[in-house]
Amino acid sequence: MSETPQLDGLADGYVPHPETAAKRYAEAGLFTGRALWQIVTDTATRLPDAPAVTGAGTDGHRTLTYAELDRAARARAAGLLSAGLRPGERVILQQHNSAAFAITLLGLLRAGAVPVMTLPAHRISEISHLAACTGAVAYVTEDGRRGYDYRNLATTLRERVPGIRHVFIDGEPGDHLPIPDADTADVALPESVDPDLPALLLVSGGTTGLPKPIPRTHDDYVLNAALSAEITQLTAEDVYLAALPAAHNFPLCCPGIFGTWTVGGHVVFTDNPSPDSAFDVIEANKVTVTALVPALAQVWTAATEWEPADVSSLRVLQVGGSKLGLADAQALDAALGPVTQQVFGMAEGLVCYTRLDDPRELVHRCQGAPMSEYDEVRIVDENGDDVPDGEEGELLVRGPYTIRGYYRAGEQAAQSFTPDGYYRSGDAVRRQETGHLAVTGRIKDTVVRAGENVAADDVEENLTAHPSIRQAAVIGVPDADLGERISALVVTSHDHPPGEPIALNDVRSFLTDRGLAAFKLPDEVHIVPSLPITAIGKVDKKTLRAELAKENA
Ligand code: AMP
Ligand code: DBH
Repeated sequence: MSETPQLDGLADGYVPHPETAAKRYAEAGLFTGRALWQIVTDTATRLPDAPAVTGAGTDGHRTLTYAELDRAARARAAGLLSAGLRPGERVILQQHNSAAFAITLLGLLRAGAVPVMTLPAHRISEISHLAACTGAVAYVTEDGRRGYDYRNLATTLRERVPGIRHVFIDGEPGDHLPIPDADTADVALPESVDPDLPALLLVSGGTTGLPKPIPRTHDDYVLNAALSAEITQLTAEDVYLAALPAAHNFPLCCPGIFGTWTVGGHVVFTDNPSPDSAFDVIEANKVTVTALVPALAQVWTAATEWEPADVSSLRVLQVGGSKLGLADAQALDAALGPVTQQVFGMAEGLVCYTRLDDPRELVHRCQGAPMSEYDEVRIVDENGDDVPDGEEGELLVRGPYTIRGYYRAGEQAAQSFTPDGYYRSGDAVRRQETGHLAVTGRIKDTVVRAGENVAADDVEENLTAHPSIRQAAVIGVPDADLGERISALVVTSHDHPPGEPIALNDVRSFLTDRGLAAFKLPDEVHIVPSLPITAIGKVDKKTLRAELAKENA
């Protein structure tokens, strides 16, 4: 290990790999000791004049080459250090997709600071929780030009979390300070990092409780980027569109932004993933790869019918974050050519991909196979015993790029790991003989109706096959007779006449015809204009349940 500078308590509350495991990963060549920011400095040496980032949408259309991006990041690092930031300190980063986001992120990394990767949709409750829990000293965000004024959030944050010494604003700073840049001749940047300490902290999706910080080290994140780039067959010719919020693991590193920078490709940012805007960006920049959540993939599929923009440059369209239904996967390929790649990942580590040469049938029916042969996946029953292939169980995982613990998140979060270091994903999956996994639901996402366990996902997937239903969420509602009754909240499809009801009996007989057991049939169906979504765009059942409970109180 290189000389460890004073890293401001960064290691406190961090759970590293046990020494034997770390040694094995290093000996296998998986851990390389490079700093995460070296991905960009190395590419800048090889391909200084290649385009590295372009900001589309509200960001203007500025393109930076690798040499320019590297220079801008160093100037930002120098500015941040001059302003009093110290290596190892945690900094809350919250910016929309833009070239500015890329420069600030790299500037923080280059300064040795540890960015906490929050999403634009996070608000004071999540931001103050993450700031307090990580011991963050600074908040870097932007002005109000994208609809929400983060300067107000910054003011409240300073009142609530006294540890926040600095607020820096991209754009009009208002009562705060602009993000500083400085001459690198005047400020020495740290030349090395401790590669097995956290480089950045991702934020868990938070389907239960407040989000938890996820420490990803230089070694593991460099590996995550490289393996993902290889599986997606990325080269310097590729143009990756960051359309999902860039701070999320999926667009950030699977292969996303860091994977594209690893191979010298071009990252285009947009803060508007709707097809009327994104399709033009794809055409203008000849985008070859992008990533979406299933709800957006559905909208893109439909939009190919009416959007005039030419999106034929797309080679791979990754879909992940929640389950992509079979019919939706098929429809996406039918609309755009065989571009779908399913991605089943978690910010905690493990990422599964369908491979580009997998048969399309397999791509449509499963969520992918682990990216590394060093991923140790177990699928277990409620007693913790392994289930045979083909049977459903909870996915447990450990491996070179999967965390051993959350960062400073307390006793309860420690329950997410087994004594021998596996992360308990909470996902219910089945393994096929090929090693591919099919996600069947969340282990706790069940309705207990009249003593029978009904998996919400099973009913939801069958519901969305109904021609009038585009999206569905199934929730258990407390019921005097049944214990819980099955409530289906549905968003109607484009073909369904607006305002027209959907009859419960019609839905029940449709599901019965599809072979669904009688005890799984919904007891009620409600049409809703939309389902609440999380910061990245997954259906937010926590909020749905709370809303339903309020209505039924
Ligand atoms: P996060 O906490 O945001 O990292 O979310 C990770 C979780 O998202 C996983 O544990 C799964 O529950 C879910 N997820 C991600 N990708 C998929 C997918 N392709 N299919 C089903 N669920 C997914
Ligand atoms: O949902 C996720 O967190 C996710 C999905 C796809 C993820 O972290 C990833 C790929 O890396």
